[in-house]
Amino acid sequence: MSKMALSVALLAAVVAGAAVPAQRGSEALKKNYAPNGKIAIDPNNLSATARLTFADEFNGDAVSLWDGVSRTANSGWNTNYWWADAKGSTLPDNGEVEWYINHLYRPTEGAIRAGAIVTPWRITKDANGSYLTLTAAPVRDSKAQALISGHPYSSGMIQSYYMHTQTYGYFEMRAKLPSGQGVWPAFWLLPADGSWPPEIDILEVLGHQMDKLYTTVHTNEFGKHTSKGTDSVVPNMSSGFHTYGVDWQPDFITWYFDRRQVFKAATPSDLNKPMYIIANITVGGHWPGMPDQTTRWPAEMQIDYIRAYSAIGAGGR
Ligand SMILES: [Ca+2]
Repeated sequence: MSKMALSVALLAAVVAGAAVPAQRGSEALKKNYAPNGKIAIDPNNLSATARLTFADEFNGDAVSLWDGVSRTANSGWNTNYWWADAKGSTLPDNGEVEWYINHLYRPTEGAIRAGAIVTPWRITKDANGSYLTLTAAPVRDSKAQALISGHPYSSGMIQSYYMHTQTYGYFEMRAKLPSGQGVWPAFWLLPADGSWPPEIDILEVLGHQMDKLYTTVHTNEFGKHTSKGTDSVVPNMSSGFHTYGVDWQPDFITWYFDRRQVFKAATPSDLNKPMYIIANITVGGHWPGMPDQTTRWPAEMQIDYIRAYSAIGAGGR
C-alpha cells in the first residue's frame, strides 16, 4: 500500500501475539524445521504445522467493530487509521481520494443512516457463506462531502491495531476483489510501534488489471526506504473468491495465492516486531490513477475470512 512517510507518535498498548506453543506436531514433521527451531508453516497443512492465533469468519449478523476503548483480543476492528483524527482518514501522500469512514464518528454515521454515504462495512450472506463487504462509492451530497474533508469517495477499511498484533506467522484472507479504473484493494501489515517502513503487502491489485497480483515487502534496513516485490499473473480476482496469504518468518517471507507460492524474499532485518492487519479499498492515487467514466460503483470487496497463525515448535513446542 505504501503508507508513505508518516511521522507518528509511538503508541503504547502494543499487544504482541504471544508465541505460546500448542500441543501439536508429529514425528513425521520433525525433519521440516525452519532455522529458528519451528516447524515450517505449510499453508496446505495448517492444522499440523501452525497454531491459529486470530480469526474472523464474518459469520455473525454484524461486523465486530471497536468500541473506542477496549484493547483486548475481541475488541473488534477499527475502521480508521489509529493515528488519524476521529473524523476519519486517508493517505494523502499517495494521492488517494477516498475517505475511510470512522464508525465511531457520529456525523458521518448520521450521513450513512440518511443515505448520503454508502455503508462502508456490512455483513452480506449468500448460499455459499457470510462475508464482510467493504464498499467504496462516490459521495455526491455536498453536506456529506463536507463531513469527509471534501473527498469525493467514501470507503471502508478494517484494521486490527487494538485487538491483534503479531510477530511472524501466516496471515490469510479469502476474498473477492472489486475491479474498475482507480480502484485499489489491499491486504497488508504495518508495525504496531508506529514506525514505517517496514510494511508487508500481502495483496495489492489495481482495478484495471484484475489478473495482476502485486506482492511487496518494504524495509528501512539500509537506512532508507527500499522494497522488494513482484507481480504475478493469476485468474481474474474479481470474478471469484481466492485466498491471499503470506508466511512471514525470521529468515524468509513467502507469499501465496490460493496457497500456491507466488513470491519469496529474504526477511529484512527490521521486520522483527509486532504488526497489525489491514484490509481496505483505496480509490485513486498516483499508482492506480483516478477513477473515470468506466468505473462502476459501488466497488465492493467481499471478505470471507481473515485468519492468522503462528509457527509451532519442534516436538509440539
Ligand atoms: Ca465467512
